[in-house]
Formats: sequence, C-alpha cells, structure tokens
Amino acid sequence: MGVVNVTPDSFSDGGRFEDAEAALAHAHRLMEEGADILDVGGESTRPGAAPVPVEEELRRVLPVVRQLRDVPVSIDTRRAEVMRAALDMGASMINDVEALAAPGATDAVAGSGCAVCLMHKKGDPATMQRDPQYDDVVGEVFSFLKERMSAAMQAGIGQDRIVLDPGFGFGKTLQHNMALLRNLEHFKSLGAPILAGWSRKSSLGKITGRPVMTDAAERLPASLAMALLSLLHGATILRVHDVKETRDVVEVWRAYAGKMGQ
Ligand code: HH2
Repeated sequence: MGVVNVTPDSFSDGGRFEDAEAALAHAHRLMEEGADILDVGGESTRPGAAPVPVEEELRRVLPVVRQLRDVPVSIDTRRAEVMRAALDMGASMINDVEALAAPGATDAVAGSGCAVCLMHKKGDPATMQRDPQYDDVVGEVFSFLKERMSAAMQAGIGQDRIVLDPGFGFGKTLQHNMALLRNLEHFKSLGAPILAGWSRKSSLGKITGRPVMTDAAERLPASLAMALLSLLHGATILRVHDVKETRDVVEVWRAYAGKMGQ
C-alpha cells in the first residue's frame, strides 16, 4: 500500500504533494513502482497534528481519487462525509485510524461493498504521544480490534471486507510498538488480514539514535527492516512511502518463505 499524502503537514512528506497534480504524479510513480493499493489522505494524523475542516479534506482528496484508475484506491479518513464522497468516486477501501468511531462512518462503509481497515489508536493525534500508558498493550489492542470488528460485522460489513491494524505509533511508546510487532501473529486469530504501518515513523528514529528526521531517506533502512519483520510476523499489507524499495523486501521475503511466483 503506497501512501499519497495530499497534505501540507504530514510528518515525512507534508507539502510535497499538496496540489492534485503533484499528488497524481506521485500516485502514478508509486503504481509504476509496484503498489497494489494507493492510500490517499487529506488530513495528517501525526502526533501533534490539528484536525482539518471536512470541506478542506474533501477539496484535497476528491480531485485525486477522481482521476486514479487501474489501481485499488484506499482513502485514509475518519469522516463519514469523506468516506461517502470518495466511495461514490470509485474508491474501494476505507482506511480509518478511528476504526469507524465517527458518527455515520459504519453506515457509510456498510452501505457499499468496500474493504475497510480498522486501526487501533489511543487518544487523539494532538496529545496521543504524551506518555501513553497500558497495563497490557497487546491484550488491550487485541480486545479493541475484536470489539470494533464485531461492531462492523453486526452493522453488515462482511468479515472478508475487514483488515486490522494495531496502529504503530498511535498512542504508543517504542516498547509498546515492539510488543505489538512481536505479537502480530496473535492478531491473525481474529480472522482478518493485518496491515502494518511502520514507514518512517519516529520510533525508528529512536532506535537508530537519530530522533529528528532531517531527510525522509534517513529512515528508509529502518523502515525496510520493519517491513521484513512485519512480514515475518504475519502482516499481509504494508503501508509505506517507499514502494520501490519495499517491493524488493517483499520479494526477498517471498523467496525465503517459498512463495515465489505467487
Ligand atoms: N499511519 C499514518 C497514517 N495512516 N493508517 C493505518 N491504517 N496505519 C498506519 O500506521 C497509519 C495510517 C501516519 O503516516 P503518514 O500518513 O505518513 O503521516 P501523516 O498522518 O502525518 O499524514
């Protein structure tokens, strides 16, 4: 899953693809590099990010979604209005960092045939990285995803349309993120594919001893290492900024796992 951020303030590529033309050019490049899904977002959810008015989010994402063809388009949003408008325009997946908590979000998804990614997040982007606490991070995230999945299914969203994501970096310390990664396989028992989003995240800067990112490429090696670890721990979808490089990781993993040619 290649990331297309149509935002001025995303943490690693904010402002680079802010207008529709630049975002489309980037999307086409990611497709050529081998993305199977494009995830288009019009609101940053990085720690400290301020919410964007819904009209502005629509203005950013719809011209991009409208023009993307020949690739499944996911829309990274928490708002029902944006979900509906993007689905009407041909999007085939909703990626919701709030796991359909917003008013009308479940109905917007249930009323269409789209896929949906339900992600765990603790707190709001504005404050979520201020000392997040868990007694048992794996148990808590597991129960949350189980509950949101069953709510979605009760609303008529078939299990085969659901993807789950523990939400690396969303109200979690490095230790929390690592515990979730080590236990990723456990989440598969919920009966849905797992999406992992480690690409360029700040935990990687903590691990490598360079917490401040001066250049996105600086976090690429660590992101690729996390892509491989995520695959080895059972992830099916990798949400990444660097598609070309991650493709190579996927091929290495396929060769290792005996899945070549699949
Ligand atoms: N991470 C980000 C955004 N959306 N969605 C899912 N399902 N999982 C993730 O880990 C995830 C996500 C944050 O990355 P990015 O889009 O690059 O940054 P920003 O939120 O600043 O636009």
